[in-house]
Formats: sequence, C-alpha cells, structure tokens
Amino acid sequence: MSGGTVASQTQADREEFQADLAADNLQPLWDIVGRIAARAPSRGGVPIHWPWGGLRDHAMRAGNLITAEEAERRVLVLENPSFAGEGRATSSLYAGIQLILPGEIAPSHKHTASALRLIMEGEGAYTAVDGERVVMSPGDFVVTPSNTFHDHGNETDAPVMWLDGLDVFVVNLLNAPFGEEYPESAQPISRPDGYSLERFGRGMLPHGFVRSEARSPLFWWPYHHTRAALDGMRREEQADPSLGLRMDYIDPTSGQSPFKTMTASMSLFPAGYRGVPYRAISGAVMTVVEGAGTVRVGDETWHVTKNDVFVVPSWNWHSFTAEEDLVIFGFSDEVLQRHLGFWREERDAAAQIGIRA
Ligand code: GTQ
Repeated sequence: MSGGTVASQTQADREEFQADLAADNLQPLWDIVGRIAARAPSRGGVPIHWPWGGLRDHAMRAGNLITAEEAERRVLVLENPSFAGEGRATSSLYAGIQLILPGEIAPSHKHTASALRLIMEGEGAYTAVDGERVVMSPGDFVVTPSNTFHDHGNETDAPVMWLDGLDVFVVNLLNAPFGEEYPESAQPISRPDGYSLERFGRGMLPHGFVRSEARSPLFWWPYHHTRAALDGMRREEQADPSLGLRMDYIDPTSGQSPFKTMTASMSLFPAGYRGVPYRAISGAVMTVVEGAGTVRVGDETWHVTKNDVFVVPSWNWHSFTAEEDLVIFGFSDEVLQRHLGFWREERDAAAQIGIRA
C-alpha cells in the first residue's frame, strides 16, 4: 500500500469539485485551514499610539459640531487600521474618547455590552448607574455593568473627557446585543452620590447581602484610593520586571474582575524603571494617567505622556521605561482568555539575565 497518492486529478477537477461544494454551502477544509485555524496569533491588530493633543483637539471639534443629546454619546472611536470600518481597537476591544460639555446630558440607556471609563480631564461631571450617581475626577475608574441604565451629565463649567472601554465585539461575536433607551434623558436617582463605595468599598458588606446578580455592586474606584494602593505597594514590594507595580480592579463581592470579559488595572513604573519585554495573549488598550516614559510595542517606540492612549495587540512584545514616575491604566480581555483556558504569557528570558541590553 502506498502512502496515499491520488492519481490523475487535474487542477480543473479540483476547481469543479470546489464549485460544486460551494453550491451546496460546503468548503474543503484543506483550502481554508490556514485562515480559520492559524498556528500562531496574527490578527490582533497593529500597535498604535494616539497622542493626547490630537485626541483632545478632535474631541473639542466634535463638541462644536454635535451635541451629546443628538449624538447620544459624543465619542471618537479609537479604530485600529487593521480593522478599518469596524471600530475595533483590538480584535476584541472597543475604545473611545467621550466628551461631555457643560450643561449637557448623555441620555440614559442600557445595553448588553459592559462599559468601563477612565476619567482623563475635568472634575465634577457625573455618571449615573442604576439609580446612583458618582461624581468623577481624573484617574477615577467607573464601570457600567451589562444591562444597567446609565447616563452622564456635566453640571460644571468645564469640558469633561474620559476613555471608554466596552466589550461590544464579544457581545457581537455571540450575537447577544440588546439595547433600550430610558424614557427620560436622566434616570431617577434613589440613593446618595457615591453610596455604593460606602456600602461595598470598605472591606465590609451590608449584613445579609446576597450576590444575586453576576455584576459588581461597586462601580466607582476613585483615583486617590488607587494611587495610595500603588504607593503602599511600592514601599513594600519589588516591581515585576515587566509589569511594574500593578493592581487589578476587582468586584469586592467576588474577588474577581468586575467584568467577565475585561480586566482593568493600574500600574506604577517608578522613575528610572527599565522593563523587560513581555507578551501575553490578551490584547490591551492603555492610557497614561501620570508621568512620562517610553513604550515599545512590536517594532514601534513611542514617547508617552499624560492621557496618551495606545494599543498593545495580543502577543506583541512590549516594554516600559519610566523617565519619571509613570502610572498607566490598561484594560484587556485577560479575564476572558483565562476563563476560556487560552491564557499564555512570556517574558524575554535573555533580557532578564542581562544578555540583551
Ligand atoms: O457611555 O454609554 O463609547 O453606550 C459607546 C457606547 C460609550 C456610553 C461608548 C456607549 C457609551
């Protein structure tokens, strides 16, 4: 018996066969296997950097052209050129810059997609989630769990801008999007501002609390708490050679990320830090909260300063160098990849033992 040769098949026979298959909604796997089951990740998008100056100018220009009410959300979507027209920052993550001007309300709605926000500029605008407002300051992290009504308002006299992150592409992959507008632009408020932080953000739980829904009852993590946690960590711990001093946001009632789809974290790279290259299977969107430094991602090198946004696509080597204390917020699909059993990470062992400069 020979090892399988097919005699006298011409290219024309194969093409005819393929056409017959296609007519019956069939495809030969051997022609498409490279496209549907690659041997290594290559479709996470490209590394990309948006300096804050440009983002801010474009957002303010949008502010002259459309109201928050008319736009529903006045957002500039951070689109990776690898996914032109799709509005993706990475293969799985959506990111945008949202602007809300004095006196505006971004009307209340809800949707399947979960959202996170990292406040970039402006003090004192609010977001309302599920009957409660939080008043936001730069560096604050706020979440809108899946299917909760949320609206934003700015009662101050200055523009407010933040980074939005949503898991819409995970929702869309599963064809699970539902959405609804609240009948009025602002939802009714039934609790004092920031009350969820008092109830759930102090290492205690209201007696008898039962976690009945898979969502975080805490939805505001003020920056002064985050920064104090990082400063405490810095006094007592060695920074990770690649990840610096990193703290991940959690739902205090589960000990896990507030989302099933996204991990969010704040990292401090102390002045003089020179990170070892690292890569992980999670794609990420990051923004500088404080300080300045150099970020290398794949073949790109960027000098980054406050409020710059950049994309670290899945499985791209990257490293951080801090000129001064550098604080970076990031969100990624890490928690989802871990849950699915897909997690992989690597550190550049040669760089770690000093072979490479
Ligand atoms: O603030 O609710 O960037 O629904 C995209 C969709 C923000 C929001 C976005 C949204 C929102």
